[in-house]
Amino acid sequence: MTDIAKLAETVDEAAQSATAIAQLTFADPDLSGTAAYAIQRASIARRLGRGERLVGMKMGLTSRAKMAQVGVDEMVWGRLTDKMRIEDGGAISRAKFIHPRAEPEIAFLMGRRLEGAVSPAEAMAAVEAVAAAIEVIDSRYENFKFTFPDVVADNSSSSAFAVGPWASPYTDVGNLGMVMEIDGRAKQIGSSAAILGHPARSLAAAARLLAEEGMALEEGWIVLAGGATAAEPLSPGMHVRLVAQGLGQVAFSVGA
Ligand code: 0L1
Ligand code: MG
Repeated sequence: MTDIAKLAETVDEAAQSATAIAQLTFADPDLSGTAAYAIQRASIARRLGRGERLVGMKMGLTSRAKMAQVGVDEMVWGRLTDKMRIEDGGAISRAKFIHPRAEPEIAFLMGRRLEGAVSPAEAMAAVEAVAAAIEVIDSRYENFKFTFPDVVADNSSSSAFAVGPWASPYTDVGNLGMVMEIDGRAKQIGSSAAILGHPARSLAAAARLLAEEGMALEEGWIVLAGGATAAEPLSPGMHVRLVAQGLGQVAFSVGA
């Protein structure tokens, strides 16, 4: 039988110590998606027990580019805590991560609770603001390699995120040009349409997937819609900036 608490401790300690671990499915090839989400829940509960606060959730693998980069073709989701937030214009320390990568995203700020099966339009009606965002993903697995249950158990690789200035919820985020630069050079160029055809679809999917776990998107939460392009590896000294058409920019630096 899967020892949820033990595996949650394993992924949590890997994240805390920035030390890569073997994929959980090497030891347990039959690890189910349900057990993987239970491990995720228990590992984040450990963080909450240390004083972190749940501030939202991230959708992952919502674009073809992302699915192709990691070889998993099913949407995933993970939890965001306050400690994971990078101030816009702030810095992260490379030493606190294993093999971090950055990816361009659209963020939603929930103006009210949203639960269960909703249409993209109904989902957008619950949004208070939208913004450009960058997620830092850092798989806790060796070589950034995993299967669906592995990545789910590992909080869907989420490790940090930066959100730009909030804009009106009426901003049409359906097809915005997105340019992610590293040290002033465009490294990833895409469109928000790469996120399930429209990021609002990712938000509706988020409400549906959370309902399967008996949860809802809560008022005040931040929801990341998923990477619009493949992710870029990060090294000390880099400056990362995302410019999203109509939403402005968000940036951070990578320290030692
Ligand atoms: O879009 C995403 O945030 C994907 C997260 C899980 C897969 C990965 O580590 O890239
Ligand atoms: Mg992401």
